[in-house]
This record gives sequence, C-alpha cells and structure tokens, in this order.
Amino acid sequence: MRYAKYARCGFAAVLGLACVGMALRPSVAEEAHKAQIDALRKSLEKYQDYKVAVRDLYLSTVGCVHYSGEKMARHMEYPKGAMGVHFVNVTVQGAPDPMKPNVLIYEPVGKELKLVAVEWLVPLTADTKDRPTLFGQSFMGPMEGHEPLIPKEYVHYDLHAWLFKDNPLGMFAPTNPDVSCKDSDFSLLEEPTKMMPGP
Ligand SMILES: [Cu+2]
Repeated sequence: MRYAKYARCGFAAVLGLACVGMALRPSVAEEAHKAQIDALRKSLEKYQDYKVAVRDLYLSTVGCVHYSGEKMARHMEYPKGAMGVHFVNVTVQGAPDPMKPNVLIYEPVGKELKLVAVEWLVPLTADTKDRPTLFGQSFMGPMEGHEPLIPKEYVHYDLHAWLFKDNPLGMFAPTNPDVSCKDSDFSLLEEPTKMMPGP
C-alpha cells in the first residue's frame, strides 16, 4: 500500500508538478481568504469601542436580534442563536468590499457592548446579475428586510462573519448560539425572514 502511494508520487514527479499543484489549489485559495480575513479583523479592531464606530457613521439600530430556531416554509433557516445589535453604515454602498463591511455587530455583555461580528448587506436591485460572494462564501438571500428594524421592502443578500467571537456553527453562519441578548434592554425575538426570488 505504502509502496503504491510512493510509486504514484514518483510518477507525478516524472510528469511534472501538475499533480502537486492540483492538490494544493483549494488550500491556496483558503490561505488567501484566511490572510484577507486576518487583515480585515486587524483593520476593524478599533471598533471594539462602539463610540469609534458611531463616529465613523456605523449607527446603532438598538434592538438585539435573536431567533428561536423555528423553521418556516419559504423562509430563511436561522439556527437558534443571536445576531446581536446591528450598527449600520448607510454611507457604505455599491458592490460589497471585503475590507469595508457596512454593518458591525455587537453583543450586550453586562453594561458593555462587545464587537462580535461584521456583516455585508447588499440590496437586490434591477442591476443585480449574480449572488454576491466574498472569501469564497456565497451570500444568503435574496430575502425581505428583517422586520421590525428593516422594512420588508428592503430585499437584500447578506453575509455575516464572526470575526471577534467564535461561532460553533461556523465563521459565516447567520446566527451564533454563543451570543445572547439577555443583557439587552431591547431584546427582539424575530421570526425567520421570507426568501425572495433572485435575478
Ligand atoms: Cu438579512
């Protein structure tokens, strides 16, 4: 068995490095995304102080959003967990910029707000041709706006990235079961959002 493995390796070496290149390709992309995510996290560290975020026009939408895990037909599937408090910067527009998310997400902990995640919120427009992607991740949606904080008519795609607090469901999951709204005076249990047809 071991001999056969080495034999194949030797054969690939004779043919050139194509075989090695193929084996490495996915991890090279993953490494590039990881480096990009590390750079992003570093550039956003200043927003651990929410006042810095507000000064840069990331404005609080106050409600701490969480989901029960209830499943509804033709609605988004949000596992039980929180999304936290969204600070939205409406001056960030256009195609999603991997280095400039338009939403910062905070978790109320005691009397503090802890930066836990970021989000890219991209409206569906007449010009939308494709589902957006960042870091090799497809955005979720399109979906209606998240009532009661975002009007239903705001049909959009979105992608969350839990850069500042681990998410057992994955870095890009929409909700985080380890984030809680229990310390918020403005806890909002939302229903899953309705899916909408794409382009
Ligand atoms: Cu959404």
